[in-house]
Amino acid sequence: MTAPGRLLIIQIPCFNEAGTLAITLAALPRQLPGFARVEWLIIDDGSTDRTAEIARAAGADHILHLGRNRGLARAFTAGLAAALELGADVIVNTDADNQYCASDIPKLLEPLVTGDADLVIGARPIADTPHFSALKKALQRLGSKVVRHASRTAVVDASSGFRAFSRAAALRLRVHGAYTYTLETVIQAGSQGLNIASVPIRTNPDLRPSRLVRSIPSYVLRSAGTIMRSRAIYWPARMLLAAAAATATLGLASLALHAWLAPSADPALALVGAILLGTGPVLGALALIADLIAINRHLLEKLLLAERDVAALDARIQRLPIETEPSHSHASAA
Ligand SMILES: Nc1nc2c(ncn2[C@@H]2O[C@H](COP(=O)(O)OP(=O)(O)O)[C@@H](O)[C@H]2O)c(=O)[nH]1
Ligand SMILES: [Mg+2]
Repeated sequence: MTAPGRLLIIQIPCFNEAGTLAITLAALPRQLPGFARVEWLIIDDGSTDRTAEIARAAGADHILHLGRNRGLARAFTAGLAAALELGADVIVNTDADNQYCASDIPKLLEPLVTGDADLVIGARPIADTPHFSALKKALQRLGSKVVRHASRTAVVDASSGFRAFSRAAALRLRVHGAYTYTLETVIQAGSQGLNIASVPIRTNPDLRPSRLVRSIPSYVLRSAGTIMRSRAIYWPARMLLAAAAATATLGLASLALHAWLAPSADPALALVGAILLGTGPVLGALALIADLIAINRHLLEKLLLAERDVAALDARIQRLPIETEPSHSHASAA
């Protein structure tokens, strides 16, 4: 059960969102059962329009100015760090274009409040989203399937940005990629054994085209790169062992084919087979080294977690100005 006095922070990473931010903020809740306070944190990622001004006018409690545009993934992690520093017990992330239905935030919080999850991800009704093309729908489904496999979790909608994090989960997550945080955090959470829950949520009609998905080929390439990199970061030995097994098997198959075709077989086949067979053990040895490095990483992460728990923040965020609005009446808002 949620103890009284708990703080929920709703964070929104923004880059030039003057067109839609007021609509998004108008829909956000000011009170939620189980939380003494609900505050809004805007991460202004170097916007050149009136994003910060609109956020202030619409009642944002905190605005984190990143100065220059650092990209969504960095803005997201800076937001989590700032929310932790502000004392958040739970952090909800949503998008500035009002894509997600804010009245579904209680649904998102349910598995956290009951203690069934550390991270909850809102699953969009992708099949019923009119502005998604058939290709985009198919790719979203395929992408989530690949991420389920890569993260060993049952996440339903891996690229959804409508999420709720327990403080414990927020303290543990780190993002290395600059493009998007959605896929990497799922793979990382899976590797750390965090419980991920998926809940169905609703979306609103499109207010503007996606800025993250500018073209399908570049989105697919970037997402595939993110998944492979995250897999290499969080499960390095498995990836190398799979490559070792594949090359050794191919090598053996080439040698067997060469022996079967002899004496008319091309000698190059034997050479390729021998090279592949020899590469297998090398990759196996690399897997062992990667595993040792991963063990060190886990130890470092434990140290970092302990340090974060005490100091709450890394130095860079402390240097960034967090503009805190003078207290205003939450009771008067919706
Ligand atoms: N901080 C930051 N946020 C961004 C950037 N690009 C997009 N976003 C935010 O990421 C969220 C999702 O972006 P959007 O264009 O709606 O992509 P979609 O999720 O594909 O619909 C919104 O809140 C945007 O403001 C960026 O460069 N920096
Ligand atoms: Mg959007």
